[in-house]
Amino acid sequence: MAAASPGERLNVAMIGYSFMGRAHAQAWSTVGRHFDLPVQPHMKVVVGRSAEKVEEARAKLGFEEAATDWREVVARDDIDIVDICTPGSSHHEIAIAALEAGKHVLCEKPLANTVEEAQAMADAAEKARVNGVRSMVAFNYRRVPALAHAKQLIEQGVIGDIRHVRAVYLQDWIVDPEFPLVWRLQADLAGSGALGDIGAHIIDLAQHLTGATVEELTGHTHTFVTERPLAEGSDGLSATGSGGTGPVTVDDAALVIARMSDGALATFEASRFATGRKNGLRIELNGSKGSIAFDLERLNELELFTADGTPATEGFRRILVTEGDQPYMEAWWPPGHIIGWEHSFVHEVRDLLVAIAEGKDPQPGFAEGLQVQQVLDAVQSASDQRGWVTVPE
Ligand code: SOE
Repeated sequence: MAAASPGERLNVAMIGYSFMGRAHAQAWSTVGRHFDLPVQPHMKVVVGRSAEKVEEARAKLGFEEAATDWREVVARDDIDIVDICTPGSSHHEIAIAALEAGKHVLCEKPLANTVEEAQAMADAAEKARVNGVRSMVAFNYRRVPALAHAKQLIEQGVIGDIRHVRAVYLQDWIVDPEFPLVWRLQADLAGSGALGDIGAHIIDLAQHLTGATVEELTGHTHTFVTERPLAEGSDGLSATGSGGTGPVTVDDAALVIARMSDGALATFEASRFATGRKNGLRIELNGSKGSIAFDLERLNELELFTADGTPATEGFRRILVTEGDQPYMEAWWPPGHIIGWEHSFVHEVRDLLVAIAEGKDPQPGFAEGLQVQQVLDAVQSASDQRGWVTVPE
């Protein structure tokens, strides 16, 4: 597949339509209304296992067609982009088939359930790349304007050399022991629990913002509730139970202490048991000249401290990232008019479309997804061994 020609229409096939599928569909349907795009996405087909449910999703999300066989869909000549929003266990099979069929691929995070699967995906992406096929992992938080702005400030040296990265991702949707055993709590479907689902986001963010990688770490994972009611129906993060129970086979929480390649010390905490914290992603970076802090629950803001030599008046200041010259904001509203969580997905598909049109590799690609997978794997090994582990290069 060569780089797309200007104005070309690119047909999107989205596999999966639950919570993440809805977020991606919202992005595909919105992006062309706010950004000037070099190529136009068209929501061609949505794929799911149940004919009835996928048809409902099609009508609601705005796809042209609904289908139940992803293999047939990814092989179709009229599909240009395959967007994978399924549980991690099917990412590698779908992504590799799509790449081999010459389709550009956007894949939800974490890239896969194991390092071996992620490696096979990265290899397939590298092979397809030679023919102009692009692949991207959906670490959407990179595209929150405040975090993209933070990256620019860090690159400009505003906070100096990074000494500490302190990142947490805290949720509480499974605190109730009666909350059912949804797929995110089953290792054969999800790979890991809080570690891969939300820990992967803060590991990616820390590496992205600093431009460094996690080199060495120790970690601990823990499951507080080991048996739960079987799930009857689930939608996103809510579910109803049925009779009987089953084992929880993933972690509920993961803690990590790490050393990064730039010499910074990092801590990561991912938990689904942080009572009262709904979607609490916070990251703080302390540098030799200043600090930056971000809180997803106030996602239009950044806190910045720069030492200016006047201790009586210096302090953290709040920057509202809603100015037209800040990343992605030119497409939205006048200054001060805030945006939300869903916009990060709009920015993600915008960047993918631009990369496809320009014949460039979008970031993060599958190689970066593989590297994050190696960090996740190292955390689990460190926890199992109760020691320190070096992340493979
Ligand atoms: C559930 O924990 C979840 O939806 C994650 O899967 C997403 O990646 C995160 O952005 C929000 O929480």
